[in-house]
Amino acid sequence: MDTILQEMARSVIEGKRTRVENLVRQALEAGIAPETILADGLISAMSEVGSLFERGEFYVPEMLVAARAMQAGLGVLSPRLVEGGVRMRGKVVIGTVKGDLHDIGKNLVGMMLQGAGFEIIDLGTDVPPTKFAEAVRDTGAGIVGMSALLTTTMRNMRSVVEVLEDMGIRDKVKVMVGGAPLTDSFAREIGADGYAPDASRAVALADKLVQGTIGHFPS
Ligand code: B1M
Repeated sequence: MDTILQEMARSVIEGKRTRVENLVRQALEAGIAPETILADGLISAMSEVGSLFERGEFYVPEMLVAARAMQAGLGVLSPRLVEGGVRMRGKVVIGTVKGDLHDIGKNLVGMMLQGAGFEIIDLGTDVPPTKFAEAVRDTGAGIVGMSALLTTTMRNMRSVVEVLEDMGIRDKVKVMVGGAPLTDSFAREIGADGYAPDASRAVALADKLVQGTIGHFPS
């Protein structure tokens, strides 16, 4: 089992898309849990890619090729991650904030929420604050979820909260945030209702936010 996952992680780092897809299929056939494949075969590889980039051993093109290989693997894995979700628990508007093009984590969160029965309205990447707010207003979504991977873009989340306030709809929607550089205290500071460090905890948080429509953070 370790060998398949280790080889999968290595293939993601080397950007071998087809190899990654085949290894995900093999791992599923071998009975390895989809969550284990995700954590130990795919996500762990992206952490290593980040370290290689920090050490100057990888540049943007290598990072991009690895991201594509990870996404190819996710494509094979996603039906198994989302299966079972039939209950409709409400709408979630989701996107990566302005200036930020990272979307793997956001896509994963969207996929897991969909699997848990939420309807997802995905605005994509580099989403301006007004677009988030207008989507909330136009769809009547109960939750808006924002993702940011850069320390320089995470602060754009505050602008979304401000635009929701300006439009008079802040009290109609719960705001949840996530992304590698974020923390619980940052989420509180910008006036969000909750922060989740990973996709499965994002589902748990969304559940809490819709149940009784109470905020995650005590006011
Ligand atoms: Co970029 N990048 N990148 N990158 N990249 C990071 C983020 C970085 C940490 C790498 C590093 O230096 N170690 C660094 C940021 C440093 C910082 O801000 N302090 C960085 C940089 C610097 C950059 C550029 C500026 C590089 C350059 O051009 N010089 C540039 C910026 C472009 C831009 O956005 N404007 C850039 C570009 C890119 C690529 C395009 C090449 C590519 C992205 C491709 C894509 O997404 N389609 C890329 C990649 C792949 C990475 C790393 C290697 C991997 C990110 C990833 O996909 N992780 C990343 C290093 C790292 O994170 N270790 C890095 C896997 C993913 C599953 O995890 O996104 O954290 P994550 O999502 C998790 C949780 O955070 C959480 O759940 C997810 C699943 O568990 N979560 C949420 C995420 N969103 C959530 C929302 C929620 C709840 C939970 O509620 C709504």
